[in-house]
Amino acid sequence: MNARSSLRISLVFVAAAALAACGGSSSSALPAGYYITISGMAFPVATLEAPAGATITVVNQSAMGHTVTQEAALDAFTLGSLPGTTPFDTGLFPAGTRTFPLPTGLADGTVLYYYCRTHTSLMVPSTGTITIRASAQPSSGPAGGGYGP
Ligand SMILES: [Cu+2]
Repeated sequence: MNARSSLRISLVFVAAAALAACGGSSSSALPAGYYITISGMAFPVATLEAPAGATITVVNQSAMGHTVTQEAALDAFTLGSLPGTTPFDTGLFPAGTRTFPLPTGLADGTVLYYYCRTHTSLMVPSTGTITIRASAQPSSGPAGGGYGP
């Protein structure tokens, strides 16, 4: 086997491995980042750590419209934010992704709450948290690997 055909075989193998890694019915590969996933009526992983100023990507894997909206306090189900910051709110959206930036300048350990404006206490859990952590590392992708009904 010459070097060229060996290289070609290697590339085919890498491509196949990359496809296999996507898995399941996922059709969209999303990059590493800070993810909140919505699946059905649930936030499957409702605790997230991210640095201040990070971009959060919300992946709605259900066909149902949901929001990720900053909440004034745990299970308050009202829009609210920390003093001097603007509350985040994706707005209502069906299957797909939305992004929003976290405020900058927040101290490590600061906890931000979020909820779904449409379903409030019906979501499981009803409130999720984002904890500010300067050392937090992005995950390789959203829980479940992609989005779609
Ligand atoms: Cu909802």
